[in-house]
Order: sequence, then structure tokens, then C-alpha cells
Amino acid sequence: MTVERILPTPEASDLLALVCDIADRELAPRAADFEARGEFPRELLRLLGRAGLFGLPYDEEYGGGGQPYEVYLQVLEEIAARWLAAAEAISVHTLSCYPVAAHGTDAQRKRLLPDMLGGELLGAYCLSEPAGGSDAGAMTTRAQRDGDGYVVTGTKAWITHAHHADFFNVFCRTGGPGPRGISCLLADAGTPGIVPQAAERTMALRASPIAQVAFDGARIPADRLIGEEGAGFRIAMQALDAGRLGIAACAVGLAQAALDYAVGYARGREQFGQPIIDFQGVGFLLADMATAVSAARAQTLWAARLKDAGRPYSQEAAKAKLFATDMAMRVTTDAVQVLGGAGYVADHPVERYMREAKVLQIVEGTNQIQRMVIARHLAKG
Ligand code: COS
Repeated sequence: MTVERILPTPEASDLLALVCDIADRELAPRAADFEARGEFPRELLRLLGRAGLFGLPYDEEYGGGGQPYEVYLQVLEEIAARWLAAAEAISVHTLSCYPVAAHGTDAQRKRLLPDMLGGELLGAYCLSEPAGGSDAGAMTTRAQRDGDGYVVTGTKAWITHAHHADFFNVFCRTGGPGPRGISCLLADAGTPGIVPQAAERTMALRASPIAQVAFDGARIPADRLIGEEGAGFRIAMQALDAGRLGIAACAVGLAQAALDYAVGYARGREQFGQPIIDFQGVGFLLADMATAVSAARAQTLWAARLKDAGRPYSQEAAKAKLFATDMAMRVTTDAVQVLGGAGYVADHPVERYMREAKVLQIVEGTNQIQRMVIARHLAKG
């Protein structure tokens, strides 16, 4: 099904058409094979980067696409509908460019952003640690000032692009305990002492492996401090506000793909002499799935439009991430059910969609953390 969209400019409509074309030709036919082999699609991502998709919501002055978030998210959604791992890669890369774009000095932005946004480089975001994922403010990775640099020691966990990133945002402790002792550094992947560990064996998204990254006395130049010392936690949280919208858009795209596949199957599959979609039990299930996808898209785009308007959107982003990813889990599970036994085998993509949906409820803040963020906003009034 083609999703009906209201886009703000003709340029954005052209962009969406181009993205759908590339994703149909280059991504959709390859997704299942790459996932089955667990092969990282580095060259395909380069192709997306060269098409301008690695810096869409950032300033054109620094090589970005100058697109509003509502457009960027709809691009992500269309890519996720063809291959979640590719959309997630763009989302994580875009997240990784946020600290410099939003908090870098003019000199840092001029020096660093054009390459980061240019499509050839891939970023990683190192916040979580083995002992602290949800409680990010308790991190223990330490950056010790030493002359004209920082010496970073510690281990980061669950890092997307651990083995393929060209640059790492590293959140680390430069001061005392708690969120106010944290700073943000930007490290090049070739830095001695940055050592990606063995890939985790994951339930899904095997084409995009995650791993711990050890920082073993890695020396990062002092001019790679992004924002002030002690500002790292706020930078990380702001980046995640934006990043969570990316995850929500990925969830909407994945769920749309599952819905479309289930509808197609239910129209064609006959039992008891009629297409199964004509049985109310199946038709109503599909109706609920379709309604949930539309509602999640609306919530996600609403939060994006608040961001584009420069209004506070942290709470709405948490709601979007929570609602869209729980929705994707439910819709992909129901899609498997619509296909019955066929849904349980890898000949059809819905069992993969269902496995892929699970991680979206966990990354960039578990959905329990999203509830905590929303509840704290409600409590503050
Ligand atoms: N934007 C800007 N600043 C923010 C912010 C946001 N969205 N959220 C919090 N802050 C600021 C607070 O205003 C506070 O500032 P001050 O020190 O000036 O008062 C500071 O950050 C600490 O905030 P808070 O007290 O709320 O921190 P907590 O330790 O209680 O943690 C949660 C808050 C749980 C929301 C945070 O740790 C979190 O989001 N955890 C999940 C991390 C995550 O998503 N990890 C996923 C892996 S990264 S891909």
C-alpha cells in the first residue's frame, strides 16, 4: 500500500519518491539474505549516504540536507518498511551527528560536520555501559585530562556500528558522580586504545551487529570535547529526544510493512470457500492493525512538527517512541497470526519483522524509561 502523505514542499515529495525508488531497487530485494547471513551492508549504506540520506535534518551550510524532522522521519519510515537495519543505521548515524551539530563550536562544526554528514562516514553513539544502560547518569567510563587531550578508560555496551563506525561519540566522566560529571568527546575510529569487542549474538537485526567497545587508555584530543565539560549528560538526553523519534519512525515503517504483507496474504488466502480477510475475525484484526499504524504515525509526526517549530518536544518524543514501538510489536505479532503456519516460517518476512520489532521496545531507552520520562513531565505539570 502507498501511504498517503502530506509533505511540506515539492522538494520533500521528490525526496520521498527518490527514497522509495532506491529502497525498492537496492534494499528490499537484499534484506532477507543479508539478515540470514548476518552481513553488514556497508556498500549499500554508502549508496544511501551518497544519495544524501546521512545528514537530512542538518544545516545545508555544513553539508546537511536542510530538511525538517517531519520529512526526515518519513524517509526513515519508508526505508524501515523495506529493511529495518538500513533505517536503523541512518537513525543511529543521525543521532551520532547531533552533539557536534547542536553543541559544537562554529570551528568544530565547520571542521567536522561536512565529512560526518557527507555520506562516506558512519557514526556510533557510546552512552550505555555493561553496568548501566537505563541509569545513564551512573556511567563509569572516565576521561582524564592529560596535557592537550583526554585519556579515556572504560567499556561501552550495545554499540551499533561498533566494528564499522568511523567516529564515536563517547560520553564519559570528567568530573564527580552523577549526570553533572559527564562530558561528550568525539573520537576517530582509528584512535589507538579503542577496541571493538566480539559481536553480540542477537535475536534479529543480525545484519547490523552490536558489540561492546573497550576504551583502553584511548587518547582523544581536547579540541574534540563537544560542549563544555559537565554538559555531556544534557547533550546525550537532547540527542536521544531526537533519536527516539527516529526509532518511532522505524517502528511505523516496520509495522506498515507487516500490515501490508498480512493484508495481501489475507486477500489471497482462501479457506471455507472465501478469502480469509472476509472472515470478521481476520478483517477486524487487520482493521485494528491499520488503525494502530496510522495512530503511531500521527503521534510521531506530531512530535516531529513540535521539534521543527522549536517547541519543547521531549515528552511527545517519549510518547511516540513508546506508542509506536509497542504498536510495532503488536502489529508484527498479529501479522504472523494472520498468516497462520505460513507466518511462522522464514519463507515469509513476517516472522523476521516480529523478531525485529522487539529491539525497538528496548533501544534508545526502554519503553519503561519512556514511561518514566512521560510520568516525570506529568508530575512537574
Ligand atoms: N533534555 C535536556 N536536558 C535533560 C533532559 C532532556 N531530555 N533530560 C534530563 N535532562 C537534564 C536535567 O534537566 C538535569 O539537568 P540539571 O543537572 O541541570 O538539573 C540532568 O539532565 C539530569 O536529569 P535527571 O535528574 O532527570 O537524570 P536521571 O539520572 O534521573 O535520568 C533518565 C533520567 C532516566 C530519563 C535518563 O537517565 C535516561 O533517559 N535513561 C535512559 C538512557 C537511554 O536511553 N539509553 C539508551 C542507550 S543510548 S542509544
